Amino acid sequence: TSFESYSTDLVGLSAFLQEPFNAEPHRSALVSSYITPVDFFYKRNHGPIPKVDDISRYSVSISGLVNKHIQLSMDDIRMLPKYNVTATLQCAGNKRTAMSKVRKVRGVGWDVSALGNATWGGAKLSDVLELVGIHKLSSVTSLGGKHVEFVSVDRCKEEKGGPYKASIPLKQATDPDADVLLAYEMNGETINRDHGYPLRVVVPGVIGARSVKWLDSINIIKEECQGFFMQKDYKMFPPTVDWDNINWSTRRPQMDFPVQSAICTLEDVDVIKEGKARIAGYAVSGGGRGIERVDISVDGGKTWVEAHRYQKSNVPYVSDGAQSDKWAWVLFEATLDIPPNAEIVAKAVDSAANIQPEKVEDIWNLRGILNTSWHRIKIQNTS
Ligand code: MTE
Ligand code: MO
Repeated sequence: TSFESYSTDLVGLSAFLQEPFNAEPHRSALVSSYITPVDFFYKRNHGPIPKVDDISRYSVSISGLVNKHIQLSMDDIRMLPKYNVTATLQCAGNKRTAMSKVRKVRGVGWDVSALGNATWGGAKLSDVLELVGIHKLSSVTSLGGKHVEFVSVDRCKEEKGGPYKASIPLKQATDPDADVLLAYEMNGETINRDHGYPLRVVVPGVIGARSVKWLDSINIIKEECQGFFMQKDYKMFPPTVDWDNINWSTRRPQMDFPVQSAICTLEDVDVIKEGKARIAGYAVSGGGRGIERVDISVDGGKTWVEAHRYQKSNVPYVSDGAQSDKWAWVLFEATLDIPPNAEIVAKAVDSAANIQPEKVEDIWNLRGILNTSWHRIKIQNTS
């Protein structure tokens, strides 16, 4: 295995060209298709991108609190039933730039495009774990294992040169309906190096940080993973906590993503003609909760109209309907009269009736994660 800073073609992405390689597409690219093309899918890395050269020598080990320890080759994994799951992956830091305007936060300065919606192809983790004798829907193994840890082949400074890692509860890992995948395909093609070639974890409905790329090993462990990104990062703190009074052990690692939305056809700087404008964007929630509704306002939130929602092209989206992709975003659209000096706002409601918070101030946190506040766009009209 060797390492490189990045491998992708940068056309269409705004990249932060320092190490490690992070990039997001322009927001307008996100709403041009329900499935995000790989080239327009954000890239988030904590270290150089590994290059697994010899696929015949690649294997994933499964060990820890199980009676049987095994090594799986790519052929072994491809032999298991293959599933295609359409799921939105979103970085916990998406929309961080807007949060940092309230008060300085630490982290990559993302606009609204640190997410993408892909069809991931691979084996279900619940099937893989049966190979070491762990049954479906287990919450503890006979040796006391309760969490499933994913360890990567990459190296990052936060782990003092060790690999990136994360864990999920065994109960979720062994639940076939949780759709946790070991994915070797993205949008029907072999997953590329930026996104985890040859094999990555995809944990639908959960912040991107738990979907470990370049999987090297799976450990069945008693307590959740003690890695940096589980214990010293990706936790949600209240606005009163800052770097001088933080106590990481008081909070749990963030897992599910809350309800989120953004307008992608307009930007703060836009000068548009008075009259009708098309307002389109995405809305998505975590935990398999679908989107119930997206409300749009052109007067800063005084009055609202409901937007049209869809998943596959132009098929109206029905929450909880048989045709909906429960891990995936919905795209929304409304064509509205835009008054002078409009403030256009989007807010989404998920199937559990969770509503995005109105003000970013109320959810400010020092790491700038989970900015799910109403998305606001100030338009400077020509008239
Ligand atoms: N896996 C490894 N091995 N190394 C990483 O740096 N970053 C995580 C996650 N998995 C990361 C990783 C984070 S924070 C996110 S948001 C997603 O990968 C990004 O996935 P993508 O680059 O495929 O979009
Ligand atoms: Mo992330």
